[in-house]
Amino acid sequence: MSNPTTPPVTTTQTGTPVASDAHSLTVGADGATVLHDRYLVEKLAQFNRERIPERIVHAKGGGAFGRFEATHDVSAYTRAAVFQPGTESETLLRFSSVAGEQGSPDTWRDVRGFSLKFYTTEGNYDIVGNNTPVFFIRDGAKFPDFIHSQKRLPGSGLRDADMQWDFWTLSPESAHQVTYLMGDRGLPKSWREMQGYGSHTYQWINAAGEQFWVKYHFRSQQGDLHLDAETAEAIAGADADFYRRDLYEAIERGEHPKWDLHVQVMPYEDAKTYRFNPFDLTKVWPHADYPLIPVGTLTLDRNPQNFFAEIEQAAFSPANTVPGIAISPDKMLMARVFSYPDAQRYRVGTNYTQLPVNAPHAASVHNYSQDGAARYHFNAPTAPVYAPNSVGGPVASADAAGEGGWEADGSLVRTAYTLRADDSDFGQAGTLYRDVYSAEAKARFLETLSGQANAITVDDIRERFFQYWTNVDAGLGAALRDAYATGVNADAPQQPEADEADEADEAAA
Ligand code: HDD
Repeated sequence: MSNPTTPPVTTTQTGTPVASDAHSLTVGADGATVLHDRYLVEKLAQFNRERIPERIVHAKGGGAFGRFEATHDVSAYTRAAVFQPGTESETLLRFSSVAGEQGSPDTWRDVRGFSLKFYTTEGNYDIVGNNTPVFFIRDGAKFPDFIHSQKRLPGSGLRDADMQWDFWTLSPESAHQVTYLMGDRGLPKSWREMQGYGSHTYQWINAAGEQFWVKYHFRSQQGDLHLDAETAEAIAGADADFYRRDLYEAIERGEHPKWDLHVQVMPYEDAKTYRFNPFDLTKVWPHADYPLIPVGTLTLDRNPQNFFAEIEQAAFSPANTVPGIAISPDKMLMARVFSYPDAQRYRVGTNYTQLPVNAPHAASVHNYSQDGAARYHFNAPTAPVYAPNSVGGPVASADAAGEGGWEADGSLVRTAYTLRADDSDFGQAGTLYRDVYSAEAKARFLETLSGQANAITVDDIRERFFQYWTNVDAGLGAALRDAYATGVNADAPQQPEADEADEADEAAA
């Protein structure tokens, strides 16, 4: 071990000492640089390859490690080891914005990613959610189009209100999430002071094989606080990394943010007759129907040692489920199960799951996967490379896998979900606006939407914008039309003061 006061000798990537970090190898002091200056070539070539493709969405983010402690007994609903009472699991949580590229300001108005990896004894489990309980669309077929409409025009490379609102007003299912986005949730005070949701409906399976449907709620112990638009805009200009810095410095100060995990549990059979489609990602389940059940507490207490290696290369995926937990017939969720590993094979590489941040930390890997670029871990030379085999190779087990499932029948079709009595695109958005937003929140919401109306340049799109918000709430639509016509920001239509509830599902009828 070298003496800490005597620095080690610089080496090449293959460990051989180098003569200089400052001078190229040249013919004479003033002569030509020679190509066989291997260290110069290695240094420049390595530099050119430091970047990997940024995430196609959620490119800007930050995160930290921590632990999850299961403090309540939910074993009646799931056999998953991670949620058995008293279990403590190492975790990694990455926060992000959706549309902004690497380097974009943290405090641009946006939904925030809330992406959680549990390193459990049964393999890694990922809950890959947002700071909102719903999403803009309900079928993954529309996801690339949705993202295209939120990012940049192909010609100018600029973001465009006409494009955004053309998509949203032609996709009425977006109304609930857009109401969240244009409200206070779109400008969290920090990543520490916002809620997290799994958003989708998932399946839990208990030790007896009984199945339940669940939704995850991570309730911040730091509160659910927000910035006003002016402050957020000023911060965006002053410090693009405001949230990233806040989280890192809080953990360095020993202020470890915590979230309490609760679940809503729906009996398996209820899903067949519930008054709206419980797998529709644009809907929340009213707490009155399925109250919150406590599970445990998540604490972030360790910053990454290397941001690129541990956060940029982190690969979260809804496909990463563990025994006793499964996906559901949510069309968005089923599309994501393909999309994330595909993106990560492209973005990080074939063997991305062998990187320490993505490999299991509390379980071991046994399978017949081999080779592929940057293969690092490999089986013993005596291990068989095929199954079935008679030489002791790993054997699959349905019992061990504890996979979920559901009945499905009917011909293959391309169509919307079967409509149910209370399925509507605007109902829960109206409830969120009328029953959850306080008078002050309504005023901020109206000011934001008025600004959006003024940014639209195409009359037809602006008219659809007013109709879209009238469908959410007639008073809201009228106030927006007036504001636009008179050129002054709308005043919130006078309504009784609403309790400062957390989210629509507590109020949704
Ligand atoms: Fe997502 C990243 C694709 C809906 C929340 N998403 C992310 C990435 C892709 C997608 C390719 C980059 C992954 C990577 O390179 O590591 N997302 C989709 C598709 C969706 C979709 C195809 C719909 C069909 N996303 C979606 C929903 C949510 C998120 C409904 C939240 C409820 N997505 C995120 C995230 C991610 C992310 C949490 C997870 C990993 C990350 O950001 O860092 O913010």
